[in-house]
Amino acid sequence: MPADTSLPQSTKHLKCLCEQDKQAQSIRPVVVRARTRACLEPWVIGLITFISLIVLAVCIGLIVHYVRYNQRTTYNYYSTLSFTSDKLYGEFGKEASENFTEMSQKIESMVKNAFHKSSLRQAFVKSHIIKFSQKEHGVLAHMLLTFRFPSTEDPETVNKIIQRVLHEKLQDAVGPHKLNPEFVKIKKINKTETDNFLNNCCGTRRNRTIRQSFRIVGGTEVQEGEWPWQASLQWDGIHRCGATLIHDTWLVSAAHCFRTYKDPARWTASFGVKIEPPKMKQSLRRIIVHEKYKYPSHDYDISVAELSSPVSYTNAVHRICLPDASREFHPGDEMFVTGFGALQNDGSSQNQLWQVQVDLIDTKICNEHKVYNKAITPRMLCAGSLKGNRDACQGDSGGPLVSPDARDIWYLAGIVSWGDECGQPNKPGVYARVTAFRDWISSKTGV
Ligand code: 4AZ
Repeated sequence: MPADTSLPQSTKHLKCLCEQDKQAQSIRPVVVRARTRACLEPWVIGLITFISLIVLAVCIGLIVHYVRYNQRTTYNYYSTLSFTSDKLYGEFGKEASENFTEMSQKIESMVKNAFHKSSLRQAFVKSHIIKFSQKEHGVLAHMLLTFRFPSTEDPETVNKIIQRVLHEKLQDAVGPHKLNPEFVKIKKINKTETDNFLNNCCGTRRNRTIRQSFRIVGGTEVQEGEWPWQASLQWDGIHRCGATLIHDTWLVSAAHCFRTYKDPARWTASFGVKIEPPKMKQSLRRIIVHEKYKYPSHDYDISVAELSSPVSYTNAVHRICLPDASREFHPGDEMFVTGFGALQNDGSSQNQLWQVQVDLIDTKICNEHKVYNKAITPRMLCAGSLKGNRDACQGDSGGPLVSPDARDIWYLAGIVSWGDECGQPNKPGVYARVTAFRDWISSKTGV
């Protein structure tokens, strides 16, 4: 072909490309269309469509199955198990005693193993012993069972499967206590009934989002139901002290809260995470201060107060467990202290409940010269941090220092009593030691 001399060299190249493009544009679709027509026979198109439809159907099926399987509903059951034990009922029948905890733990782990070895492995959530009762030939363990099943499951069928698993698997359950799998009873209960059973047990918590906080100053606010035993004690409607619900008519607090304000008629106790508006409010009928409390000493800083009428337990308001007198808490144990008190030394009380995690401190260390120089008696314990910061403060007095057991049931370990200011290094919070007063509390309240 003769070269086009009318254009510069670079433009000629461009023109050439453009012409090629035009040609390609006009030719390529024809070629492709021709090729497609030549390669895809109608039966191939049919086969491809068929396979695509099958793949689509399988995908939809898998998605539906996944969604159904993951849309699980919680099912709650009340169950009783009959068993015989070498131990006397009196040894473990008392709620929150160390033997009660030990026996409950054994049965709960037996039940957990039974379900883990069964077809209900995926569905089983937990078992929770709520009480023991005595019958002619042995003991009954009363237990709540929680499962999560796909929402399509028929509750009646589920009921039968659970009962069969308990019957079969407990037959070969190991342990010193002879469970009688023939006497397993089970009944489906709803969410309200489950909540009522749990709210009647001591030391249970519903809302348990513990976020790390290092002190009440700048720390975390408490959600409703996290610490349902906390009370605010108010004199003529003004918050003065904290207190802890241990029974539907009894509170435990500090003796020094009632040093100048003694008339029960002018005191009220409110419950819930806000002082105003409260979840519940009750006046006091009676205040009992420890006979050996003598101001200005901080020793024997404990009191109990009777409410003028019982509180009704709800998710937001219920009682804590009291530890046996023999229960030992160990240095380093993680505890929580809660209160409406000041966020810093000499600050003002809060309308909102706050929480702070503190560590139990060895009494020997707490009695060292640079700490509290022998001021800690056997009726006191120290908790906080020797580095400072994590502490209770003014207005938290009388409130709870709490600790969980292995079943996540919470116990009152201490009562906010005193300290040198708040959050200072080597000046941890000092608390009345509840185990030292366990017998005194039951002599005054029957709890
Ligand atoms: C008080 O005056 C008080 N840092 C309570 C606790 C602490 C200090 C003072 C502990 O009520």
